[in-house]
Amino acid sequence: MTSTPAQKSACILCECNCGLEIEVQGRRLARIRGDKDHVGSAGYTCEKALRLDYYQSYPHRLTSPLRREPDGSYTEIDWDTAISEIATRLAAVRDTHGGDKIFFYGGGGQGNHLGGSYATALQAALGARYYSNALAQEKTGEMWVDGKLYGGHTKGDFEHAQVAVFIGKNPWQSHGFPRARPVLRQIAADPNRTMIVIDPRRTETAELADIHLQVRPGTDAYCLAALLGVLVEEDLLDHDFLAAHTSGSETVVAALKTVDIADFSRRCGVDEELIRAAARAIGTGESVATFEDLGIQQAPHSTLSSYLNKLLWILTGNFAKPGTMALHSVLAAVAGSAAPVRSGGTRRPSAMAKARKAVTSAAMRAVPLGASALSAAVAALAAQPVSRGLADLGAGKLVTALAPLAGGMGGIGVSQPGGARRTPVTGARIIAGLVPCNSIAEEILTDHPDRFRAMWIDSVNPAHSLADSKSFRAALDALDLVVVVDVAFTETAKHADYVLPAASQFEKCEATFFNFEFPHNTFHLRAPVLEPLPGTLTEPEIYSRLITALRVVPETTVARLRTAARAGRNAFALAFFSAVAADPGLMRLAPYVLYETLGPTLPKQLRAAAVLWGAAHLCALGNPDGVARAGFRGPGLAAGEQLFDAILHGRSGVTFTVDEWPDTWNYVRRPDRRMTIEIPELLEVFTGLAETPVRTDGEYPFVLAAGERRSFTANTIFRDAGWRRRDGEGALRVNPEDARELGVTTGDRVRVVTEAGSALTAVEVTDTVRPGHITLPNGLGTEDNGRVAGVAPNELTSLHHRDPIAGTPWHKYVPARIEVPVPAE
Ligand SMILES: Nc1nc2c(c(=O)[nH]1)N[C@H]1C(S)=C(S)[C@@H](COP(=O)(O)OP(=O)(O)OC[C@H]3O[C@@H](n4cnc5c(=O)[nH]c(N)nc54)[C@H](O)[C@@H]3O)O[C@H]1N2
Ligand SMILES: Nc1nc2c(c(=O)[nH]1)N[C@H]1C(S)=C(S)[C@@H](COP(=O)(O)OP(=O)(O)OC[C@H]3O[C@@H](n4cnc5c(=O)[nH]c(N)nc54)[C@H](O)[C@@H]3O)O[C@H]1N2
Ligand code: SF4
Ligand SMILES: [Mo]
Repeated sequence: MTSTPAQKSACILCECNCGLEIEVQGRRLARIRGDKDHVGSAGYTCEKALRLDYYQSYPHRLTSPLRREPDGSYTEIDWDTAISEIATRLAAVRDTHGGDKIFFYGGGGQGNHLGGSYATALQAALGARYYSNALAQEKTGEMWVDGKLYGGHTKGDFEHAQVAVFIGKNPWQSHGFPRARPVLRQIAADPNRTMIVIDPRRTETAELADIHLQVRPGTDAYCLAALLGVLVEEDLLDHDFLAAHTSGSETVVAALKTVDIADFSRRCGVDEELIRAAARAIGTGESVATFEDLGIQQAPHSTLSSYLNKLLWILTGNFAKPGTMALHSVLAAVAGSAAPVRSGGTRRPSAMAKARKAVTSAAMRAVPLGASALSAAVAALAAQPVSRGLADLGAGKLVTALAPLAGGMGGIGVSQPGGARRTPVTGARIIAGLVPCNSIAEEILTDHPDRFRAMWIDSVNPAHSLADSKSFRAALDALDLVVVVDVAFTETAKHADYVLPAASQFEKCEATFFNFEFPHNTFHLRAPVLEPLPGTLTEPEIYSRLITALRVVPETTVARLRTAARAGRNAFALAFFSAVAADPGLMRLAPYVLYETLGPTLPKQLRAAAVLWGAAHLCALGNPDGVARAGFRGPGLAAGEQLFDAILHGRSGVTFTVDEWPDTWNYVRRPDRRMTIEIPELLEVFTGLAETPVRTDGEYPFVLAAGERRSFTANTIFRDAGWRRRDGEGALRVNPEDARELGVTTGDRVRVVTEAGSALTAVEVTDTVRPGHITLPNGLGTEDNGRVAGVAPNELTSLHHRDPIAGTPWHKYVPARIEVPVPAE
């Protein structure tokens, strides 16, 4: 069979989304290589991307909507039936219990966020208010800290950092920044650069490190506090930076002075001299960048540890210079909200500057968008003669008007300080708009009148990925209605009333909002490389059909806007904003409206990019300097139109903002641009550290890290077990000393027992783990055609092991025991 010429796409397996060139044979992704033209990855891929056909050509893809019958069996139904029945049942839940009882989970994984942005319109159509995704079991603690400190998301410049610090992060396997492996190798090879790794396991990254602080699992807060204690004791702080750019440093430094460095070193099991050496490297390095990830975010003290990590680079002034940390632009805030960027002082027409200033200050105060503000914006727009075109439209008002368009789903956002929302039943803190994952089952398995009654689940597999799968399954079964949108019949789909088959990520136009780079930030809209598998639909089409069936947008409005769109973008912009002014409720339905009206004027395969029209304008209006430096300029809406066109046509991605290092201060979301480094709630926890005994548990002598990233793990994106070249069952890693004591060797089978459950697994004896520490990979234990390979980690985790502030689970700290020999079973 002949291949098609290579088509550009991207990898869907981790947040890097490396650019790919794919040759298709029939419906197979026959040949895959890195795209050298790609704005982010420049040709790089890891080995996993080359095996993506195991995802695309999975033989058990869903090809028809399924409805569960009273006897538990599933019937194939046609799309019209599925849409009308689901719309009726969702509306019934809304009308009986209220739209806020319909809970949304997911909206995109590592490769597909575009569909999720349309899910927000379905939420609006139903009056749903509660939502979450996997970020609320990893990043919400960090987001909460970020919100308190400076109101943005930070990223390190590891390519140039003289000192690179990885805390509970194994980028060799998990990546997380562009071209991770070559960058790690370069740092390791350069005698003038230092890599510090804090990890209980001697990971592939730790093998390359100059300093490996091999902490006892779950004790990072002590290790980080000791590092900070040394910085203070040896006066390695950047006092000028603290005086010029922060508030509250006296209190923080006073607290750090109390650290008993020797005691804390003992508690975390690391030699004090090694901690001092690491602290000196950080304190004296020309440039330092740090990366924290699941090793601390899913372990005891996680939110405190995030804070202590950030203090490492703030107290040493490692910000806003090459090789250090930066806040960055966003094309669309994918959780929480985006704000206009403060001007770096570039001249621009004064009316526009004034409008921007008003909007910026409103955003700083988090003033909600009122109907009257919108009417005023549109009145101003309407006063512009159409002939003068988009270039003249009032910019500041539009930023406000377009803001809700950018509130998509599935990525990293900012937690707003103050006014924290809580969940309706248990009162758990909602951070960046996300309900803590560990609270979801508790919000359902109760008689409380405000419990969730229905759940919409898209592009995720929570019955596998959330803590304590048993309780989550029970929660799904307790709901009145569960709808799952997926490409495969997953562990979660088995508990759904309806399962809707989605086109794969290579069969539709897609993108992610994992756009976290600085000083050049990039976005990549992928075109499909294949037609949708017969029987499937894209998510934007599914959402659109459902919202049409719910009849929330008058047909006349849609018809008018379609006519305007055919007449051109100028006419469309005016008509769109007039429609929104007349009916402000339309704003939250904007993704749907854009898909139905602007969408048909776009190239057919890119119709789902319609929502990006709003995001491009918001980005251009909110951050005109950065966007202009990227080459998109012009007054009013002109820059946004150019950016949107560049996104539509840039098959290898687009650089949407170009900044200079000092510009990163413009992203600090504080009126005085100072970092607020005193966080009383965390300083209180910090002060209690010395009194908190290090955990030990007689019945469960091991600490199990349930869910480690390895060469052949990729969450649950692949269901075809054949994709794994090695470690097909994902062995339990055990230290040789422990293995000897247990009398087991590599390949033997043992039973891991935790409070929540138990599982059989093969053993791999390795001195890369500490005695007493055992690890299992993430993403295994899914069913492939009736066969399950490996252990599903969340059969072993419990709901209540979680961070008291963010509610994030301690997947890396599961008390466990090992039983051998295995009784005959
Ligand atoms: N190959 C591969 N790459 C992936 C993924 C995948 O499934 N497979 N998933 C992607 C996703 S969704 C994410 S969120 C990222 C996650 O990326 P990482 O956070 O790097 O992944 P993990 O391996 O889960 O955990 C990181 C490290 O934490 C260490 N650790 C365990 N306990 C502790 C502790 O108590 N303290 C410290 N300091 N460290 C500890 C582990 O030994 C491990 O090396 O990876 C992404 N990349
Ligand atoms: N114990 C433990 N639990 C963990 C972790 C851990 O380390 N340990 N890690 C956590 C982390 S960091 C994360 S990010 C989560 C990940 O877990 P989830 O958030 O549940 O996400 P994935 O496993 O990536 O699931 C992706 C789903 O999307 C489906 N899919 C693929 N393509 C498409 C598409 O185009 N459309 C639709 N509609 N569906 C599609 C796949 O079939 C799959 O069911 O797991 C978390 N759970
Ligand atoms: S898994 Fe991540 S690093 Fe590897 S090719 Fe895919 S996107 Fe790139
Ligand atoms: Mo993740």
